[in-house]
Amino acid sequence: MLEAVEKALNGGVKAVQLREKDLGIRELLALAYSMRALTARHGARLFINDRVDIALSVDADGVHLGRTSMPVQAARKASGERLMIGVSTHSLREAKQAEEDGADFVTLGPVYETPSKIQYGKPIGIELLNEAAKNCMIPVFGIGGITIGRVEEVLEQGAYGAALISAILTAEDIKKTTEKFMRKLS
Ligand code: 3NM
Repeated sequence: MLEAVEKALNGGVKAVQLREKDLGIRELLALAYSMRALTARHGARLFINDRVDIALSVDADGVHLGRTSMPVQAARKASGERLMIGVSTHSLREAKQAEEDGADFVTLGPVYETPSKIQYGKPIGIELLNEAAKNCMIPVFGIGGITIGRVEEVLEQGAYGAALISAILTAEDIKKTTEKFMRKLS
């Protein structure tokens, strides 16, 4: 995984989220330290999924909270101003709630069908992304099924950026594919 992430970083990726739900705490911490060193070398941000303690321990830039994570207010209390707080949202109401709770940004999705659709539910569609981007003051990142052919459409809705997994990690040439994304995103 570190090798794949390094290729994406060489392609210009600006932020990486470490999302490993099946590792024990020590293994996760070790991986988080490696990710921190790697992202720092490339001037990229590191976000840790769910675990405020790990994010603080490795000096990550932020934590990303999901439905089963601690609430934003608790994460803020624990981290003060040391961490940015992102929240996974799946509706306009959830996005607005996260903003009200003090999140720094939200991801909203799945925008399109994604290989992991069973886990994330039905696609919400670009109209909802558009509505959320209009209604939220904080950045809204589209997530779910985003491909090189769709990233412009995502930005046209007012999304601040795009978060994605398979379009980069399953690419034959991760660095080149990331570069293509970055050209469209910047
Ligand atoms: N969160 P891909 S969709 C991790 O809707 C994740 O909150 C989602 O992977 C959400 O880019 C998703 O391969 C999967 O579709 C993103």
